[in-house]
Amino acid sequence: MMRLPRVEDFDTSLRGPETTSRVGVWLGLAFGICFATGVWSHLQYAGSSALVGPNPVSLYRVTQGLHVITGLAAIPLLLVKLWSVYPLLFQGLPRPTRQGIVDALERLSIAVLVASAIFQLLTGLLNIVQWYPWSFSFRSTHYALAWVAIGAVVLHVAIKLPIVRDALTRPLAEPDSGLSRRTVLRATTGATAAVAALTAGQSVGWLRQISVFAVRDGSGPQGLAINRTARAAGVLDTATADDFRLEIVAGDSSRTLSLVDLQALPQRTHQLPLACVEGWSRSAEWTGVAVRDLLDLVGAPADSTVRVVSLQTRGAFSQTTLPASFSADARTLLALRLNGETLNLDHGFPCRIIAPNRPGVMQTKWVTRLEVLA
Ligand SMILES: Nc1nc2c(c(=O)[nH]1)N[C@H]1C(S)=C(S)[C@@H](COP(=O)(O)O)O[C@H]1N2
Ligand SMILES: [Mo]
Repeated sequence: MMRLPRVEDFDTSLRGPETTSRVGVWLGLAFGICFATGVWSHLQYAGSSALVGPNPVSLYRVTQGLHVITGLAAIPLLLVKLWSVYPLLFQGLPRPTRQGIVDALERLSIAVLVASAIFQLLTGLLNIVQWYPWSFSFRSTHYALAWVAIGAVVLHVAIKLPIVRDALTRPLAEPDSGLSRRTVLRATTGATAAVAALTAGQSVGWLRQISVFAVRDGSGPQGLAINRTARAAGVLDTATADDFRLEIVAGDSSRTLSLVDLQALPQRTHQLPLACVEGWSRSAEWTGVAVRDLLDLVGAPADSTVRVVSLQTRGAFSQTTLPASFSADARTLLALRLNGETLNLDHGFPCRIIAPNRPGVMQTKWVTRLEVLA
């Protein structure tokens, strides 16, 4: 007769609190870093916070690189942790006693934890590969569920703390023969380190050669990856048209500049990173006109909040807002050149925004209008 397995049916020589606690510590660390850097990314996207400014130049590059590395590293850790505890699923239903109710509540909190953790890792992973098999907003859902997940993690740690403390101080209790818990832990560490190292190459230059997990290794025309091409953005004709103009508007005052006009303005060159939310980043040399110099042309103060409008008409990021602290920074450019060459069409020709410490998606390409908002 077939029957459901019971907890006692599973081999516990490799599992147990000794294994689970050790993997759990690493997983908790990865989740913690992933959560903190994720909340930070959310703040940077909102842009309005007093905390968010153009300095340090590479802050978003580091925080978002860490977010994606720790998120991916959490996948093998979570898999091993689930493997180590899944026999408990066959524990049988809690009894209708006081203790039974507490047990049921705890199991419910674990269900929330597991579901939200899997949801976060899966949606994050799919966002990196830019596959959206859903209709909800990735950003707001991923953000909301992050609080659910971290809340469940904190609760889980609090409940399990006595068991964890006990298990970590106990030796691993190895079997005499066969696979050992130490082997399981070593394999887990190895897999996690490998995922982290193979991903880090997206952001860390010297790791780029081994970066097989990187969705984009950062290479592309002019030494920089491309996220959306001019063709995909539907700007092939408008971006290359002879009558391309940049409009700068501040209240009643406005200026219209051709590409030749822009080239005739004082040019500045800065080394600034492009750091995508997907985790890849790369530093490059950008040359162009400082946004504050353009604001000066229409009599607007350097610390103006500026709406940046792209030739691209569709998509959430065809218009972005440059907060005052970014406009005021002399390194914030309307770039015309990249690594010593005229900007490639896919990199935003004729001109694009490049500002220090700004999420990549806000480094608007194919800019045609700057509008002073305040
Ligand atoms: N107009 C416009 N600008 C854009 C985008 C876009 O889709 N449309 N993609 C952004 C994203 S997500 C990133 S990471 C950077 C990539 O710049 P690159 O293609 O020059 O590397 O451009 C940003 N600027
Ligand atoms: Mo991006």
